[in-house]
Amino acid sequence: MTDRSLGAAAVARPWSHANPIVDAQVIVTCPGRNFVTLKITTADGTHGLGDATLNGREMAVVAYLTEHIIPTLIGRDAQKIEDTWQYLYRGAYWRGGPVGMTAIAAVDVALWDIKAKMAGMPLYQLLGGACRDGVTVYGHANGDTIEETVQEALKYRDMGYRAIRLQCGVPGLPSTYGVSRDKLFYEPAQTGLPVENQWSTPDYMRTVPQLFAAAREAFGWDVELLHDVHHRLTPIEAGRLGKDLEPYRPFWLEDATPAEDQAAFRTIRQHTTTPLAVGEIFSSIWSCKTLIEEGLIDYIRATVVHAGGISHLRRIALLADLHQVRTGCHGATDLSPVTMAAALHFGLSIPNFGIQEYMRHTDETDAVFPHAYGFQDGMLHPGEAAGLGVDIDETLAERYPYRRAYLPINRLRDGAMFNW
Ligand code: CS2
Ligand code: MG
Repeated sequence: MTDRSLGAAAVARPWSHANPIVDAQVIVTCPGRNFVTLKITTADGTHGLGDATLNGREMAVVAYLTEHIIPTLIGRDAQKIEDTWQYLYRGAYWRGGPVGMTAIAAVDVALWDIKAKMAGMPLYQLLGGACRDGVTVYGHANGDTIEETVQEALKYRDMGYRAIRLQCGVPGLPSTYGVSRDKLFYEPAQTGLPVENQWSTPDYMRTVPQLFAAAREAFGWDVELLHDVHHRLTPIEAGRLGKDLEPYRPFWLEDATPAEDQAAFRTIRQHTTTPLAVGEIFSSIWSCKTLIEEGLIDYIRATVVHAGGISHLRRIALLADLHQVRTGCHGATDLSPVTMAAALHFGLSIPNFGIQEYMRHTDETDAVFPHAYGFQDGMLHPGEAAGLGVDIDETLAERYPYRRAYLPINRLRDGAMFNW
């Protein structure tokens, strides 16, 4: 087809030609924890990366990609991101779910990386440009005791964080979610069979308000404070905790109750004005449509890596924006720097950005995934490199073979299985 644009100089228009996918590789590496990365390469030599890490079930996504998705990618035009997304989602017949949507997400993000590289611009520019100067993040302070947690949180404030999540041990429980030996890098998955935690809701419910009272005493009001319930309360218990925390104005109460039953959040909403965040384990817009449309939450935590990539997460953010719900994307260490980079481009470009979780990766991980983003004054910025601004050192990645690891489980004191 000849170019008939009005007097347009003969300029390179990389976006005007098909760019077939010629290769797609799944790279599994374990620099302290497992990461699964999809690398797609096109005919013009451009490559893009997508994170495909599903903590504790990594090899399921590896098989979904290598056996079922990659054979259908070779020869497809890498420029056709949306068509590829629809092809993989509808074409599976067994649509949705964490494994399939993580695999589709990896393809989607890799294709966005390629398209932005072909356009010669950082991905956020392709997504509509920046709506803000940087992406405000929150860090994780944790400790065995309230005092230790508050001391750790003061260190995060001194590092420049404007928002800090507080998680502390519960008296009488040997271990619990969110409390780790290493205070800067929290990694819950461990090799060997799942570690067993013990749980007591009454002891937990008495501890958290004391933690927030001590934190407000130490911080005053110039730092946002967050807490992750991690799916461990019933709706009415969550309403009680939300009400107990109101005097301390938490930024949010996260995963207050298991969200398979979206309607359960109506009970919480009836009892407390404490803002609610949920969604890190969601894999599609259908997991949160009721929560958003009924105004049952304030922040949606779905992520680029587990909710179908940038293409699908944009749909979720658009629906959320209609209902004054903001984003608060998950950003734990088991989401690789590829996801962190994509989350920053995404967060920079949407109007209803709320906050971005930032659990720092170790130096080992950062060496495997060199990236342009950096922390400054409580914010991250993805940088100005074309594409995502992150790459993978495949030689280094090979030095860290996969090690099967499991997330912990939780049992009540009577031995019954519970939510971790
Ligand atoms: C947590 C995560 O960061 C969070 O909000 O819920 O640490 C979560 O436990 C892990 O990502 C699970 O792999
Ligand atoms: Mg969480």
